[in-house]
Amino acid sequence: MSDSMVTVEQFIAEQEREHPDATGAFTDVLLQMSLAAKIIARSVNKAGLVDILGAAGTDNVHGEEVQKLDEYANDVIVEILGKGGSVCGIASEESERLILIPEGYETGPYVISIDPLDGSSNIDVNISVGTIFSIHRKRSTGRDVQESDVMQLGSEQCAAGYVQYGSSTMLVFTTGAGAHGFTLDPSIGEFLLSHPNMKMPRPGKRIYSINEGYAPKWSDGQRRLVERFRNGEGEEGSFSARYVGSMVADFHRTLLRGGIFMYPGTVDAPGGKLRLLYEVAPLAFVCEQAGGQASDGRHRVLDIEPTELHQRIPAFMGSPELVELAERYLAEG
Ligand code: AHM
Ligand code: MG
Repeated sequence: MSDSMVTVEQFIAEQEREHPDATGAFTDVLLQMSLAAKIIARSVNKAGLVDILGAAGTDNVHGEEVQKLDEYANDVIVEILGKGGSVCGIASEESERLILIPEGYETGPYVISIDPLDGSSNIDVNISVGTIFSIHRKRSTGRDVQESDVMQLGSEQCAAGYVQYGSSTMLVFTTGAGAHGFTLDPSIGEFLLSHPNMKMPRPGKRIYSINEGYAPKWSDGQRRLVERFRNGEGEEGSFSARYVGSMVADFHRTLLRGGIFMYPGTVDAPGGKLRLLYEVAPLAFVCEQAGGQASDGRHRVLDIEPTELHQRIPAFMGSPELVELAERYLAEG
């Protein structure tokens, strides 16, 4: 770990000084997210010890079994952000509708979209999981907040990022001025700047990351693309395959090493699995800020107009050359 002495608070305050239009409310949202991350990290790290593993016995809005830790992470973020006075609404993977701020609490000018605990099927087997967040400025006027306030373009995000609960806990975010990574020093309970101005290496490692178990359901173009990687047929040469099955972990590796992460559509699910607003768009923002590219196979993710709160889209993120290659193969059908 670096011996950095710059805390996330100091870093955000410094960024704010450089942007005279920045408001204290925005700083508060980021700081509240980092507090929530520390609390969630504490529970994730104790997951095998306390009675928090396993299913909660209910399904979420996508019909998937909710893990106890998913609910816990959601509750922590909703409690801290919902009562923190800086946001006026929260869209969460764990809630079908927009979560409003309880009466009697102050609201602020921002809306936040969250996947409280991504990769939750990995919790019980002690593999990295993550939290993903995306912050927009509310568009409508008045105290009421509408779904359209969170259904904005990815390119209009004020900030976005993720927390990875891995061998160490890392917070990575962007406010549009580069992508920066902070590592939690548990001995002092602070996120310290460890990865300033992250850049995806170019050309980077040749790693492709995809769940190949779904190959029979891919399009021909998708199948041929992976064959090219697997057989080392292209000018890029030979590839390694890596797939954690936790998007934050697969993305984080792609950010640090290069390569391409893919979650394509299939014949059964043309939109794939991943959700635009709180999974793909925030990571796409970080990806671009680090010099990578993010696409749904045809369009830049950040230019996609959301049509539903829990909309799914295919995702291709990573080194620009490889994302462009994927787009070419997919266009061929
Ligand atoms: P989740 O939000 O329900 O955890 O689902 C998203 C996760 C991603 O982290 C990961 O990339 C993907 O599901 C893995 O799905 P699959 O097991 O279909 O490959
Ligand atoms: Mg998720």
